[in-house]
Amino acid sequence: MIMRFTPSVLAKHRGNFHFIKAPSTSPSAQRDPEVMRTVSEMLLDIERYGLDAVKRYARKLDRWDGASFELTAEHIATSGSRLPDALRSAIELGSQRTRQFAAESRRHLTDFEVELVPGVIAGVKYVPVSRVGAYLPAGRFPLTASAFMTVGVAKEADVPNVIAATPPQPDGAANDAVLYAAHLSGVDRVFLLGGVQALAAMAFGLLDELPVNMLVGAGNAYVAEAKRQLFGAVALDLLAGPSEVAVIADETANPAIVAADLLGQAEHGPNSPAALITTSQALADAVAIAIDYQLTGLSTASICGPAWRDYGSITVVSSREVAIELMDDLAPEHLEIITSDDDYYHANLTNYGSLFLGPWSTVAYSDKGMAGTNHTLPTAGGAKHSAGLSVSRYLKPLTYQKVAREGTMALAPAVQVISDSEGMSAHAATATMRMELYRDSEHE
Ligand code: HSO
Ligand code: ZN
Repeated sequence: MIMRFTPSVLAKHRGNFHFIKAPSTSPSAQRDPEVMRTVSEMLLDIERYGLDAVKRYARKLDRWDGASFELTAEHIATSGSRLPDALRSAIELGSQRTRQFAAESRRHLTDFEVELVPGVIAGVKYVPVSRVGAYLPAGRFPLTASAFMTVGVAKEADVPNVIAATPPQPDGAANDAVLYAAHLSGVDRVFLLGGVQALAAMAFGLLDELPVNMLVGAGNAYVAEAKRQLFGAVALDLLAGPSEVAVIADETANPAIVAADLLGQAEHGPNSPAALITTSQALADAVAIAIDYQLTGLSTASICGPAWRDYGSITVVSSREVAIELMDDLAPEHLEIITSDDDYYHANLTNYGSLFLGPWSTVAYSDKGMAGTNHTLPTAGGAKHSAGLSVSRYLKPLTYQKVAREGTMALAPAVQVISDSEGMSAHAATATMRMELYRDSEHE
């Protein structure tokens, strides 16, 4: 699935918008059946043959040839010393910022209880998931900050056990920047293992003593499909598709900045969508020109160019209200607002993974962990129903109730009536027996 406008929403606003550059026509809404089949065969194979199957896939797909998948604590702890100083410091900063924001978010989730009627108390207690498996990609783009977002945030939620899997690079070793980010984020164990086999091994408990309860982290289409098929056995953060960006800008925006930010995420892959919605025809034209110009100077133009050509869009709208309705329909993963009216948009928009307000807030600040917020966000319209990863995803808001003797008559009679109407006599008895006990004790 790819971020796109819903035809009926466009129809509703006909006459109030026009495309300067239209998005590519109807990309497939279906998952790739070939990917689905391959992943399901691998999962069945690994479930059946365990670690032997995992090793077989690791040798074949990742050219792994080690004795154990696990990296030593020493190798992980010394990863920082193998990095250039500036990179090491930047990773330290990102890890610290992300954990700081997660810790603050955690403080805002407080256990509570309420006395609904005298003698009837209901409450919530936040308890962390106990075992998390984080997938840390290290393909063409290693996404160093992924570990902050998955491992670091889990640790701020007090998840006791966080293991991570990361694929070997072409030289056979793990990516040291990824390892250092995981180390600073508090990872407990790291395994040199990639793709579907890594997710299956964590979910089936083939690496650690026990299976993980939750799988998190980004990856390619196979990784996302493996997570989808393992869902139920484990919880997930979310199913991420190609990264996407959208901008709402008006005539006050700098076209070069808007163009740079659209191309900034188009770099993720040739199917990464980027959308501009603007109330200004002049800005729309200037951004279109700036994008073509900037593409000539980018080392990743071979990715950004096709992404923009096939999935880029510029839409001119007649009002702020139409901008908001169209943007809420796209529900982009990242949304930048660069207007003279940013507060209005902030107050009224409802569908986005993460919002970047004003010309100084750019997506990459969050992507690399510097803005504190999580970069694991819903794509392909998922922001209509879900938010991104945060400490709350790792915490189960467990409910409890404590009914005292004097609360009995506030609950039991109605429970009896409903249970009787359903024909559930055993349920009814649990209430009626208590009513009798209550009445007996009244007479003592
Ligand atoms: N934009 C990606 C995260 C990322 N980009 C990390 C670069 N580095 C998903 O939000
Ligand atoms: Zn990005």
